[in-house]
Amino acid sequence: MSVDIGIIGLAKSGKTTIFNALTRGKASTENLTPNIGMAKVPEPRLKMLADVLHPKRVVSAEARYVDIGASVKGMAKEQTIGGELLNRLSSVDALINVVRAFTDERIPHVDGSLDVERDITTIDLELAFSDLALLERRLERINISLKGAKPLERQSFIHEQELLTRIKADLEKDIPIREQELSPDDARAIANYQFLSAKPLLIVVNIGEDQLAEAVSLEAELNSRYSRPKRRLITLCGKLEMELAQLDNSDAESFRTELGIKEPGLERTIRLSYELLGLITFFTMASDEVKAWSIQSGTNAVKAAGKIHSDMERGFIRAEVIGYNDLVKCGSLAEARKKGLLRLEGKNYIVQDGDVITFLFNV
Ligand SMILES: Nc1nc2c(ncn2[C@@H]2O[C@H](COP(=O)(O)OP(=O)(O)O)[C@@H](O)[C@H]2O)c(=O)[nH]1
Ligand SMILES: [Mg+2]
Repeated sequence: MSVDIGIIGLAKSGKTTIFNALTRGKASTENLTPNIGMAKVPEPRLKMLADVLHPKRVVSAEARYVDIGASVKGMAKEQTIGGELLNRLSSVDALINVVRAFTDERIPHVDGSLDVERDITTIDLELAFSDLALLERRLERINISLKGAKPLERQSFIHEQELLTRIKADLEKDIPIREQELSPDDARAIANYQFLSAKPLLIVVNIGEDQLAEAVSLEAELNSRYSRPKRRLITLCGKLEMELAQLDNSDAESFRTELGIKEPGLERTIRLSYELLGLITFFTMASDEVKAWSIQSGTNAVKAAGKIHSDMERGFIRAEVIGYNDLVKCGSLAEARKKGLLRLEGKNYIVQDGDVITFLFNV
């Protein structure tokens, strides 16, 4: 299972361009249908593990990007396309909002002028509208259900009604759900609704090549104004990143050095998305294959096993675990075993970032 990230933003903001940069894709920017692409999650530790463990194959974790191919503006109102797009977006884990900052007279801005703040707000409002519409529909249904409800059902309907009413009131005060103070129980109770404003949001400000010199300072300034809980902002030159993504690594690397870009745009984007989502990486070694996996920080060993295969979760016996740093220091699995650094952990062990795990299970 991969991490799913949806790319949204106003028309002509550079969504498809950025999609291509992230997935090393070649989707036409004329294309108005959804683009879906996979990207390997950059993980420098994999190379080191390959040197120590000598597997036949090394497999990265993957992220899936969906460029819905249309603006989300008006999505909540236009029920026809809204419904289909909404379904697609509802299931993603995080959103990227592409905001235009590049100037190009041949490509007029849909709202007439460049205005990063206005465009951020426009999309925030669209996400909130969509959630409000869903909340209203659900609250109406609860009202109807309450009429014929048995006492036990009543209790849970009333509880849900109270929770949704509170969320709606905050949303109407322009507080997106991701910034609302919800208890873990409440968050779990609404998870099924897949509210858009509850999803972590990475705002990608798409700058022009002429703005590269100020990219870092601009990003710091914009972040101080717009970063919030589960919301961050980066500047990226979409067009350039798309071109660099088509080159082989060493060529791209030397261009980046020349241009003063420290980290490839696609690496930064996924790194920050991971941070926003609270994801960590663990590794498995089995049948000559070292593999990276992404899980929510705080996941226990049995659930982590379930990420790989449901049989492993069901038949879980133990996990044999060693931290990445320990393994690399030892230089080999045999040496680590000799030093007693391989630990046996049970179901409730909380998996740590960088753990190298072999699951023992019954089938
Ligand atoms: N000059 C310049 N043009 C860009 C940049 N990013 C995207 N474009 C152009 O803007 C147009 C719209 O981009 P596209 O990715 O299709 O936007 P979308 O409608 O949001 O998918 C295309 O002609 C792109 O080539 C950029 O950083 N600089
Ligand atoms: Mg597009």
